[in-house]
Order: sequence, then C-alpha cells, then structure tokens
Amino acid sequence: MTAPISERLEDVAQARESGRRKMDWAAQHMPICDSLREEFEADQPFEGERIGMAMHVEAKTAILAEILAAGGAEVAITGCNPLSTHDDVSAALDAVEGVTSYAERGVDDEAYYAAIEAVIGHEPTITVDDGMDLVAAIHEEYPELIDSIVGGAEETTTGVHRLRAMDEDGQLDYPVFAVNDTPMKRLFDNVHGTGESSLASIAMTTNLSWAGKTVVVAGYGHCGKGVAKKASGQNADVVVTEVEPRRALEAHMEGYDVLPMADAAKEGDVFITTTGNRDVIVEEHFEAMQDGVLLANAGHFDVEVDLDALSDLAVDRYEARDGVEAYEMADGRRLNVLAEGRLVNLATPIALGHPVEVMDQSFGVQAVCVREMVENGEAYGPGVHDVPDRLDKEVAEIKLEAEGVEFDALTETQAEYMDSWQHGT
Ligand code: RBV
Repeated sequence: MTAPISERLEDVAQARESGRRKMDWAAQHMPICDSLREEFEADQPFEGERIGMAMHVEAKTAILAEILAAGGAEVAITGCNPLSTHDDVSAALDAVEGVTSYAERGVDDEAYYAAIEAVIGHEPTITVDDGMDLVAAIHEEYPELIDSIVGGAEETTTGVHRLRAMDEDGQLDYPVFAVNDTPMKRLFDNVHGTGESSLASIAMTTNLSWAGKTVVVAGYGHCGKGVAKKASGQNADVVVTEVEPRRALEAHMEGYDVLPMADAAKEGDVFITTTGNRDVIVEEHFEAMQDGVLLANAGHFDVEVDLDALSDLAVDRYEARDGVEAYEMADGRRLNVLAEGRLVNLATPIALGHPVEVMDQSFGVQAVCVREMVENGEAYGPGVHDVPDRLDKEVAEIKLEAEGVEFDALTETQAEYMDSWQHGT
C-alpha cells in the first residue's frame, strides 16, 4: 500500500518549507482561486465530500487542492504523469489539513498506479482528473464506488477526448464536466500556457536559442497554435504539420509553411508534437532528420514520438544533458529527446508547468465545477457535460475585477434586439 509522500521523504521538514514557499508565490498570483477560497471558507460547500485528484502536483495544483480542502472537503491527490510532480510541493500539500498527497516524481509504472489506487482508497465522492486516469481506474477496478460518486471534472483535451469515446460506448457511469472545453480554459491555458511553458522548458533544458531555428509544430489545434505563435515570436521559422484540412488551411493563412511530416522531418531543427495522437514522428522521419535535432512532445501522453523505433535505430544512447537523451544513429547523427517524450512543459527536470495566471483560470473553472456537482449534481446524468456558461463567465468576471478591468453591459433594448428575429432593415 502506497504511503503518503511525507512518510517517504528523508528531509520532510525542509521539503515542506520549500514546497510551501512555491505555493505561497503561486497563490499571490491566483486572484480567482483566492476569491473562491474566501467563499469556500465561509460557505463550506464541500463538507462531507471526499475529493480524489490525479493532476500534475506542483504549486498551482496544490493551491487548487488547498482551496477545496478549505471548503470542507477531504482531499486525496496523486500525480497524472510520472515526471511532473514536485516532491517538495507534494510534501507541503500533504501537510495541509484535510489533504493527503501520494504524488512522487520519477516513480515507475507500478508505483504510479499504486498511488492512484491509494487515492481511490479514500472512496472519493468527486473526482478531478487530468487525463482520465481516475475515472478509468474506478470504472475498470472499483465500479462499486460509482453509486456514491456525485461527479467529476476533467482538465485536459486528451482526457475529454477519452471520456467522450467512453460516453459514446455507453461506458461512462457518472457525470463529468469537460473543463478543458470552456473558453476560460482552452483559449488561455491551451494556447498561451502550452506555448509559453513548452518553449521555456525546451530553452532552459537545452540552453539553445530559438532565433534562426526551424521549428516543426505537429498539430494545429489550440496547443499547436500557441506553440507556433510563440515560436514565431521568438524569431523561429515555423513549419506546421496537420491532418485536418481546415486547420492546415488556417496555418497556411497564418503565414506558416504547411508540410507533410515526411518533408518537415528534413527541415526541422526542433520538433514539438501537440496532436494528442500516437505515432506522429516515426522511423521514416528519424531517418530523414538532421544531426542534433531536438524532439519534444507537448501532448498529454508519451506516444507521439515513437521512441521504440528510435531505440531500435540507435547504436548508442546517452544522457546529453539533464532531461535530454541523445540517440546516436549508425551514420553518426544524434537525435535528442527531451523528457523521455513526456509533456515537455512539465516533465523536464526544471519544468514548472504553465504560467501561474493561466492555471488560476483553469483551476478557477475546476473549483466552480466541483461546487456545481456538489450543489446540483442530480441535474446531470452519467456522461460528459459541457460546463454551464454562467460558471465560466463567473470565473472571467472574478479575474476582470482582480485586474481592475471594467467592461460594458447590454442595455435592455440591446438585449431584446439580440434575442429578436423580427428586426430587419
Ligand atoms: N497543466 N498543469 C500545469 N499545474 O503547472 N501546467 C499545465 C501545472 C495542465 C494543463 O491544463 C493541460 O490541460 C494539462 O496539464 C495536460 O496534462
């Protein structure tokens, strides 16, 4: 049985102090979560609820867990990626009243899933996932818990995609909010968050410049758009690969080169995958690449770059830098893989995840979704649910107020006009 992180670290006191400092810094820049914390402390909406979480356990996520606990919940949390946990933050979080953290960085598959089981051992009434690991484990191995589960919330594109597939198969047995799909999440976190944090993590891990490089961005969804835009802003030449005709056209009209991966492979200096699919960069592409290329993945799972094929091609493999593994080909070319092909913005040794401000928005939506499930859960049947617009707007309004931004309201006449089909010329 997995023990909480505090029982596994050598110097727990020091870890807690360092983790707490990171959390305090994050909290200072999270006005939405701060405002919700006040509300939750006063109203105690989660009294009697047990919230199970599987997310990237670092400072911002810790603030989300903390405000849920401040609202009366018992919270149990673990990671949603074996490399994204900050052990010091996990320890600081484990010290928060009402929270147990099982997350630890660098665990193997067995320990990773054992920690998920430990969270499920708390018999959650609400689940908060990033990638759907909790929902999957509960449905596959602990279906007896489903009756007492009020609902869940899912953070990321891949998780929502999997949940919708599960729902279509008639296999999803409790309601889950698609937090990822809200404007307050997707238009900021996926675009700016992924763009900024992926490039920052790659630059810091390699100490290499963007200027003058050819950056190949695989996938032009929200994440790909962010990565392409920020790379372009750093003076890189951007090449986009796509499989969806309208997105390919959008990238073309945005001024990027659009190429099949087979051609892009010959041109790129840095490759960043954001597709959410598997086998995006495979053997034929490795064979065409130049010496010294960087291979990074910004999609949720580590299946976008075919590392098995790359291993088979390699005559040697070695750690080129912290977080960079060089695969040497028979002809002497070195292809450098960052963070073992896992989420590059969270899984390199120096990674910090998305910037605090965007996670404040995403986690603000998470927090109001949990509140909605507790308050009105019976209104939602089993399946994936869009987050009600009023909740997303509530989060936007808190943020605007914190930023001191004022905006207009429709007059009654305007509102009537917008709702009417009778007005013409
Ligand atoms: N993400 N979390 C962080 N806690 O620092 N950074 C990114 C963090 C989330 C983001 O919302 C995205 O949808 C998901 O990670 C992918 O796993």
